[in-house]
Amino acid sequence: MDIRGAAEIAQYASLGMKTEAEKSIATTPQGFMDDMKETARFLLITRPTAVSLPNAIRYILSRLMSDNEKGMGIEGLRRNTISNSERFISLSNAAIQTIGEIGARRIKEGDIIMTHCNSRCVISVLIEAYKGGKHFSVIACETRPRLQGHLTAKALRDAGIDVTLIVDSAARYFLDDVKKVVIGADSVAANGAVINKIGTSTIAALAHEARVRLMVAAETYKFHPGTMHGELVEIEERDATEIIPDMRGFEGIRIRNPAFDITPPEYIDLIVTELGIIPPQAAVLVLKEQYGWEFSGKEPWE
Ligand code: RI2
Repeated sequence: MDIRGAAEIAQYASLGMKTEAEKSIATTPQGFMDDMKETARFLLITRPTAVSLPNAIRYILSRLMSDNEKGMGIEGLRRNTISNSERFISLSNAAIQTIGEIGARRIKEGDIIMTHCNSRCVISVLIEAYKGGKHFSVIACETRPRLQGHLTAKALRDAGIDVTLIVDSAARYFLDDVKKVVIGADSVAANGAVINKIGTSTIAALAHEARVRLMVAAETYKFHPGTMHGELVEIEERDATEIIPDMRGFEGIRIRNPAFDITPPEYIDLIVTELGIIPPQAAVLVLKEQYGWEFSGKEPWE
């Protein structure tokens, strides 16, 4: 959890691949490929839910495999892997900036906006709107159990944005005044469902009932290719001590701590990506455009 946020996780995975490419002591192209695949498999098991992690690794490894098939020598493979890792990180940063600029157009003067957890994409949208001279305020849900809402509230305050911190269970109390809910994503499924921090789907259902619009801010590398052929997104379940740090007195009680939940597309009005704004139902088109109709599910690290 030192590295968290789906974009950050993907960027650090790229950095891990770059470091391995720099340090590999392999002497043959095949040895180098084996090193890179082993590093990929090691990075992949660190977090299961944010698809940005395998997507970043897929970006680097698929290019490496095609360079290798062309008969490139080991130093060429090393150089290209380093530059592809760096390119992924700069594309990721550029996407977050573009999403900020596109999403900011949807923020209106006087809006009250609710957000949940801590998303770089959401913060980018809000900061761009603020820099554009719009006056609005934000309600940040604290996001039990890890309280990432505190990070959001402090970042917005530091940027000069009017922000109020509330407990997650107060969301409905404030939704009557809220104009928009804006959230990030760890994964977007082919049917437009969004997987995000636990509690998001509760807020989304409440917003739907209160007729408040919900906007998702997510880069296209958070779209999950496996869901095109029915794969389910694994929901990470974390340690019970995040909820009850001292278990004394709780013996015999099962404690469950899922870190993410699934918001169905019916509760989502739009998804802001770096390519533009799409309705959730268009998620499959983004995936088909990125991975093609022939995407087989065979992964480059297998
Ligand atoms: P950015 C976070 O998960 C939150 O669920 C957040 O909404 C999402 O990643 C996207 O964040 P975690 O890694 O990529 O904190 O927009 O568990 O920063």
